[in-house]
Amino acid sequence: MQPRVVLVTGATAGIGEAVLRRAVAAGSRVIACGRRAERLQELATELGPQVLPLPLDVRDHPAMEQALAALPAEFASIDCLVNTAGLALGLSKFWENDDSDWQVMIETNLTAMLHVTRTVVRGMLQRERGHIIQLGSVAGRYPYGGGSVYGGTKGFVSIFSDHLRVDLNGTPVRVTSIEPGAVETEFSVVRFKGDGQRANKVYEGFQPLSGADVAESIWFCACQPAHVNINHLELMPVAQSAAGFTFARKL
Ligand code: NDP
Ligand code: 8X3
Repeated sequence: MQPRVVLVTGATAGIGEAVLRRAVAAGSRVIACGRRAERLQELATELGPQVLPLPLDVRDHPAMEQALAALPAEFASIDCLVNTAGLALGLSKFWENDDSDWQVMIETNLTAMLHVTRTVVRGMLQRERGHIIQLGSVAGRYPYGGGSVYGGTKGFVSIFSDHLRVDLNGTPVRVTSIEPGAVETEFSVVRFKGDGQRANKVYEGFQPLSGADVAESIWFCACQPAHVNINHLELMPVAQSAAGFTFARKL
């Protein structure tokens, strides 16, 4: 059971780009979505006609819906959606965070993901074939300082995936939430708003996951037999573990 046509949101970098490469190597056609049109064109030139660039901001719901309604025939029957487009902004205490950062995270990680999923799942139901793969995070399950709104969005992604499975029960459409720990991508450069030095420090002194490591797990889930649904898949670098509770001790 291998996807024939994959839509990857967030395909210009990191995990999404790695999924794009993995899917193309396996022979699937891939609709590659992201805001950086030039980068998408470079990838399409490198990887060939299996790739259809879709330069769009996922938050532009009407544009996204129009583009998905007007796909060329060979890309129209999407049977795997990988909702990768997402980001964290900032690492401050909740009340010190800029509320425009909350807004961008919620609009991208949640609202846009919901709109894309709704549009694609309707076609999957008509065709009786499909798999929705979400990018959750360990931040949706284990709290850490400064991760409140980002982690909240990823907790939503995880529990939304469970509820979506219930709504889809009785249909062949599958749902999986992939929940990685530290993956070295552009994620931290984006989180720290272009501060590459601060971003590099996040991954200093241990071997983080790569986008390709996560893409391999995603592809493993996508290629299971049709009767198998992997609900959640959590993965971390061996060097990372959940730290447990903290105590404000007055010793
Ligand atoms: P990157 O920053 O490397 O990639 C993010 C991708 O999302 C880019 O392709 C970017 O493309 C795209 N994107 C962001 N905003 C939009 C938008 N409004 N419209 C369209 N595309 C958008 O990060 P990662 O690959 O690491 O992250 C991918 C997903 O994985 C995210 O959801 C993240 O939360 C999650 N994740 C990441 C982890 C990590 O440690 N890196 C761990 C756990 C989960 P462009 O800028 O061209 O629009
Ligand atoms: C990305 C991993 O730990 O920076 O979701 O939140 S973390």
